[in-house]
Amino acid sequence: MSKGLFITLEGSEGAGKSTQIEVISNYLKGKGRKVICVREPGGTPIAEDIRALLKNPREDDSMCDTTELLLMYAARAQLVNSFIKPKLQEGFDIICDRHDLSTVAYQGGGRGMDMNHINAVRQIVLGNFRPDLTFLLDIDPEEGMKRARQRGKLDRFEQSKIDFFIRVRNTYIECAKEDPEHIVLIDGSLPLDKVSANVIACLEKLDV
Ligand code: T5A
Repeated sequence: MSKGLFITLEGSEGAGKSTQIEVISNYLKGKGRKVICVREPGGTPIAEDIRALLKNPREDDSMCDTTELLLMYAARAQLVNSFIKPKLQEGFDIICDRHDLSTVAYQGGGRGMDMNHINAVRQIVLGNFRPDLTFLLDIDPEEGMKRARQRGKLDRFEQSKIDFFIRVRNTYIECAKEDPEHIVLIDGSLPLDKVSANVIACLEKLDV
């Protein structure tokens, strides 16, 4: 059985990733493909427990950057090894709401952690495993946070200052410039139907 496609969605808060995942999933299913959607951090019972630790702000302790980085990779190790890799081998396409590029943007760009350390942990967790294609939905952080706020209570990341999200966005854009073959930059500020049309136009080029 042929290996499935591994597609990831990236972008800062409120960029529209969850919305576009449905568009991609419907497109691929329309082509007769088997599709599974997952999210990071999370996607398995253990990884979802780690997600709760990462997202919930708490008053009795504040998470240090190294803990955050290692928890992100612990959740990723669990999801990739116990779920994503076996499912790809079974021929499923996997669409993942965030993956390793989030760590580069948030922990590397946003938190300013040493990229050599991040690269070292990635090597342990992922080796050479990479997505086939990444959609980067780009939006002005103020605009994205407006959308996120409409959902109500803000999580630990969403409570960050706007400067943090500006660094995240800039890092994402740099990465897309460095690897245009694998990272497609999409303007997430456009009306929903335009964003979806741009995503589908890109999928059509994949010829699946
Ligand atoms: N994180 C994660 C790290 O720091 N490092 C890592 O390695 C990883 C994996 C995860 C947090 O963890 C951090 C990053 C995150 O802060 P999360 O809840 O998964 O937390 O957060 P997000 O992925 O940011 O989820 P959001 O829901 O905030 O963003 P989405 O999925 O991009 O946005 P979406 O699709 O839910 O849309 C938000 C709202 O905007 C509307 C939608 O209808 C919705 O109401 N919308 C549009 N409105 C107008 N025009 C458009 N084009 C629109 N598209 C969507």
